[in-house]
Amino acid sequence: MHTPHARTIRRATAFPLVVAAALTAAALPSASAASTEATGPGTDYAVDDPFTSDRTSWFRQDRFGMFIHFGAYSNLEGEYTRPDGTVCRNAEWIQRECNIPKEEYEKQAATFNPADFDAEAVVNAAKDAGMRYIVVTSKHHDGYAMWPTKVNSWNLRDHSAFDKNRDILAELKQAADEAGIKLGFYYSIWDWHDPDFPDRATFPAYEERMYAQLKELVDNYDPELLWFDGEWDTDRPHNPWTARDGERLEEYLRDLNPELIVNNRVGKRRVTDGDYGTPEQEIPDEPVDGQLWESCMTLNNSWGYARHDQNWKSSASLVRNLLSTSSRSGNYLLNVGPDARGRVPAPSVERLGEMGDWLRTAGQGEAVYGVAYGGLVEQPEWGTVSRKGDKLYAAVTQWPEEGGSLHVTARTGFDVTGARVLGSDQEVAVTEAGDGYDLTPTGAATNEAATVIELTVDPGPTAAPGEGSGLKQEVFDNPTLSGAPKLTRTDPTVNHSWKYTGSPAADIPADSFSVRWTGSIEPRRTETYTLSTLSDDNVRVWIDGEPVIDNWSPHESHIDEAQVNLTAGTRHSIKIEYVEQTGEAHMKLLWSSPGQEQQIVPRQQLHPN
Ligand code: H79
Repeated sequence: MHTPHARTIRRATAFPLVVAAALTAAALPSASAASTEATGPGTDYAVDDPFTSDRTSWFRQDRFGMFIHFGAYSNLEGEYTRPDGTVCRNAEWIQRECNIPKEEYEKQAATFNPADFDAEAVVNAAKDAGMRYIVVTSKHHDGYAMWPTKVNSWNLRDHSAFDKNRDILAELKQAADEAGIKLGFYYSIWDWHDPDFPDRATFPAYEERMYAQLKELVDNYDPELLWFDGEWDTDRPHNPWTARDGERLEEYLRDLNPELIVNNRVGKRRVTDGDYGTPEQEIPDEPVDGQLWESCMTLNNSWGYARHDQNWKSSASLVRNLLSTSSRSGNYLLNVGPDARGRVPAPSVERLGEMGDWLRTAGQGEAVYGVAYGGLVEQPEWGTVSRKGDKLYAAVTQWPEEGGSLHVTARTGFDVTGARVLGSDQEVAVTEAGDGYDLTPTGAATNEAATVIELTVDPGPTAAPGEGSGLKQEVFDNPTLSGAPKLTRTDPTVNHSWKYTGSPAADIPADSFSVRWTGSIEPRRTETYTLSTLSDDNVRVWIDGEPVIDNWSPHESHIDEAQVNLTAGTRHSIKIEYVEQTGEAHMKLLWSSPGQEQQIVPRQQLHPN
């Protein structure tokens, strides 16, 4: 269940679900209706803290998913033979990159017959890899729907040579459910096929069809996650998508199903859009500030099936990528592209199986599932370090020469009470050395990808959760914190996304308001905390009377950080001032420390005085 405290009373009612259920296929949900019902002053779009909520828990634990790129482009298998006999190569962008005329592309799609698509085999390949969720393209940029949508006939049932009684998304849903794997859908906003898409004047008609398709997907297949794409400014065709469109879409989806997890391309790919960031074909060097994240990557160089692309990554480097993401609190979404007949390429299946073998061996999966950023230590050169409770998993990719050691640099004081190599009975000597510890294994690496040293650590005391109720919040209906506050109350958490249309209360306008929070903040650990604000617009913060963050000019969503020494069980005074000028409004207060993962500062640790 989501925690409803941050939703407005209006949004916390059940009515959007009732409205959704009452809609029929004949009465398509209208984009404009969705925009007027629940938005406006008093709306707060922040549904919960994605870093800690039950809603996102599976996503934060599972860490490893399968992306599937499958669509009308798969039928060409990456090669288009032009009328003059020359061949143009691409994959899922083939229609655009090879300038295939629309009628030509439609003609080839009519022959698409993925009769060998076997949902159980696909799900088994995911399971065999140790993947715990699947995200499949329901509609890519070519606009072709992979389910029997009633919205148009540009879909796998109505425009193909495929069995009219089959529905591969339903088949995947059933197979995934049976295997205990979560299912999500990719959906491209950018649409090369719908003639109403590129023009702002006709865009609302497209948008209405998009809303209707998304409602079909949510209602008929109950996905756990939606993965948007194609939100960026581009041409051929022109993409009119705006941040305001994203605000409305996200609102619509959360009303359809409040449990949904949605990526940040639902808006304009900013840290304040959706639930999580989406680095593509890259892995960030560090944990990401302000948002959950998931790196999506290919097994070769292509998303869609491409016969010509045999540039496969090794399973060792894939395992290392998975360790890099999970040790930075991220997920790894690894792609397969089924061929024209619907078969996952054998080199993909083989590599996925090898990853699964690594994860299943000697409990090495413990270094991935349910872990987060290693925090207590600096990221080493010789591999990665992830943490789960009192265990650190040092996954070593550069095993030392005999007698050599691995240095870990401590970011805070902690004790090491045990060390062992997973899958080996060799001893590991742990000695205090300079700014941390030296780990000296006595044997060889156990495998080529990464050898895991499990350290049992004592991270020092963490106080029980506090009994706070939040900060005192004063809201002003002017942008200068002037005069008497219009509203004074206790705000459980500083976790607000008022976006374009919302505001702190029904009688506070969406622009030109300001807020002051005062009280105290009580950490559970004695450490140097990184206090982060995510603000749009102006923000400044004082701790114990000292200014620590000062970003007092208007700006778009921006993260500011301060390092502050806090003492467990001590109430440190805090003051935050914030101004919304125009456009979007966001204000969040997060913290992290070496021993404490990034999160919205929770209510229990905040006091109004
Ligand atoms: O769905 C996958 C890609 O099709 C899509 N997002 C992932 C998840 C994507 N959109 N943009 N990009 C990837 C990056 C753009 C790459 C491009 Fe190109 C370079 C577009 C044109 C040149 C890649 C190479 C696509 C066509 C040729």
